[in-house]
Amino acid sequence: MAEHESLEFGKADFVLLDDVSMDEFMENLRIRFEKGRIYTYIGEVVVSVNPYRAMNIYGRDTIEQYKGRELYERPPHLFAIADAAYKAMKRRNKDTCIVISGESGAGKTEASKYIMQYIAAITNPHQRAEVERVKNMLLKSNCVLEAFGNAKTNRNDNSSRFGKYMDINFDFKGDPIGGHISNYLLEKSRVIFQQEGERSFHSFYQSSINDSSDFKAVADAMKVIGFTGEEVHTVYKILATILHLVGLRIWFLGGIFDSDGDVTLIENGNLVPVLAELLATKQESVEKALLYRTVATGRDVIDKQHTPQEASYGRDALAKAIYDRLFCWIVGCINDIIEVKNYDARIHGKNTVIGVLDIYGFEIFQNNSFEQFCINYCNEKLQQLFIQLVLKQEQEEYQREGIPWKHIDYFNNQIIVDLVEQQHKGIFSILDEACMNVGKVTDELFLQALNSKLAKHAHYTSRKLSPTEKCLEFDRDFRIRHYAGDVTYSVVGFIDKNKDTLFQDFKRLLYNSSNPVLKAMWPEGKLSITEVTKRPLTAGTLFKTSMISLVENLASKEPYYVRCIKPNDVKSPLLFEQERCRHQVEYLGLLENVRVRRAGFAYRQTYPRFLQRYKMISQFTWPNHDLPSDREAVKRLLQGCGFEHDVAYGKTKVFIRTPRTLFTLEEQRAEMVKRIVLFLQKVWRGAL
Ligand code: AD9
Ligand code: MG
Repeated sequence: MAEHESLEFGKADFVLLDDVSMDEFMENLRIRFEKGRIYTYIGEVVVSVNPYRAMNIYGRDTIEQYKGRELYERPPHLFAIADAAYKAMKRRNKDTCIVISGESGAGKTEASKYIMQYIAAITNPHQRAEVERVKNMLLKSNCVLEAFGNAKTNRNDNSSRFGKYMDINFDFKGDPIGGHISNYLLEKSRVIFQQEGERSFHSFYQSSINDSSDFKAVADAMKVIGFTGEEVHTVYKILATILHLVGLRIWFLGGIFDSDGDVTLIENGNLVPVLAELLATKQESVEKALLYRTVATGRDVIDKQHTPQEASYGRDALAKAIYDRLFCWIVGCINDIIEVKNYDARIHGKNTVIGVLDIYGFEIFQNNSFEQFCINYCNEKLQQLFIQLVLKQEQEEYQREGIPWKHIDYFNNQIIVDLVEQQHKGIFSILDEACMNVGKVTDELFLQALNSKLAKHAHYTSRKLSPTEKCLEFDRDFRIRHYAGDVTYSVVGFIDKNKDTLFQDFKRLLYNSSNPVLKAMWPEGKLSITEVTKRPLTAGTLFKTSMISLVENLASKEPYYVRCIKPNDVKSPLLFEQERCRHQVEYLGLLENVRVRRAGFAYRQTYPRFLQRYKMISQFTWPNHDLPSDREAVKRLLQGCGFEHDVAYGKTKVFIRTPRTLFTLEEQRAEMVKRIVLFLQKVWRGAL
């Protein structure tokens, strides 16, 4: 039980609820939110509700209060979980990770930043210059990545449009010595299209008036991280290139006599020289790459003119690819700089890691496409990991401590994960198959394949299969019953986005740029037309593979969880929308989490720590005990209080089943502390 919090703020740990019902859970969550207590525990999991206002709880003084303390010694806070992950890593020499989940706008990115700040603040007590440098880089990298990877959506003004997993490496002293960032599928289509009310990535606006202070911060951060002037300049040129490409209009002139005379043109050809200059290449090359495609027919190589559709597709694909490549290049540059260098494990001991995962949250828009499909699949994977690990950990702890375990029912979303990722039968596989069809490849055919292969799946339906369903308005729609809710996806664009073709001509164009920074971003442009044969992996398969390895990586570490909840859809600090929150509590499986935690044991503590806290309530243990072990002493103490039936004694920890027992112990302790203080006061006053 967290100390220093009175019950008027609700229960600091949901495990302490008298009755684990949805109503009680919601009531506690609401009371705490309204009283400004945005964090609550479920054992070692932090449940966080987005306050939508600046909170005065992240300052230096708060950091000091949490530093080195145990989870239950202070009111619930992100800092406590960060400290727990840090301590576990340091004490046990174990890699740990902090997984932050919740839907779009729930507060994941903010949480990840506070966690990083906390870790930076509590490490490097001796102010080693190299460690300070690394810390500074890690913090500054956030600012740059957000500028290029975040955007305003209808769910969140600063929505992460890429997934981010950051490893922080620590030396044997527990100081950060480096890091590594893995980025996952950037929503690059945003550069050419945004839904109404949304924007492209922040980077495109940070020279306009509103965003100019952000622009300065990003420019400073890039400088500190070590981007050269030339590199920064190239970055801006690339942004300008994309803006021009988006404005480029493809035009079509029909042949007078037959289609052989058809010509595809660029209507606003005045943009071509501008593009050529920005890309440091020739005008003719730009124009040719936009309007023609080099194809190898046998031994011959010919230039085939694009149809207007192909040319438009090529233009968009180029804009998206350039931005995506730019983003990956920025991540690569940051990694080069923060990478652990010269660490010799033989001298310094094991180099351990804390991973922080901040990924795009589950989202449902008016129009949901391939990107939402990937994002929501990613959230399914994380939910699956949570289910497995939270149960697994409990099980393991009981096993380790030699205590029997009882199974609790919960909704297992593995069935949805399989629906998406299973080999041959899953949606990604069906999509890949549809993309590889010989002959006609269309989104409609893909949908037909889905319908015939998944007709009986409980979590899949479509307009064809359920014609009367209101939310399946169009023939192109299919719907997945996700763990977090039903999402209707439009199949339009799935094939193109999955194939993610970028004509080789563009790669060669950029590789041949006389700007060395740009050239370095496109190494595969070096290949000549006859050398390029291999079919590249599809975007879906690449994403699936990266998610599977991400989850494996997380599962290999000791995980800590932050479960974020979005209180309302209008970004209000005052509004706690009951139904909205209840839904999130449901799908995040928080109630099951409490039940699992309680069906086992609500509270556990190592024997020495338990004694340290409660020894004053028993004559056998106060001020010290003479029993053969701390375990025996704890047994004697609890027997004396009459709690024998409610506890189990593990090898290293005592387990208490019901929170009430803990309450009573706390009350008795408070009473004894009062008496001891009174006694001491009397002694000091000389009354005794
Ligand atoms: V998304 O999946 O990337 O679209 P997130 O990352 O879950 O989403 P984010 O952290 O960006 O959400 O939070 C959204 C907004 O809520 C922030 O821009 C802040 O304005 C606000 N927020 C979130 N957490 C806090 C907080 N602890 N204190 C104050 C907060 N404001
Ligand atoms: Mg985010």
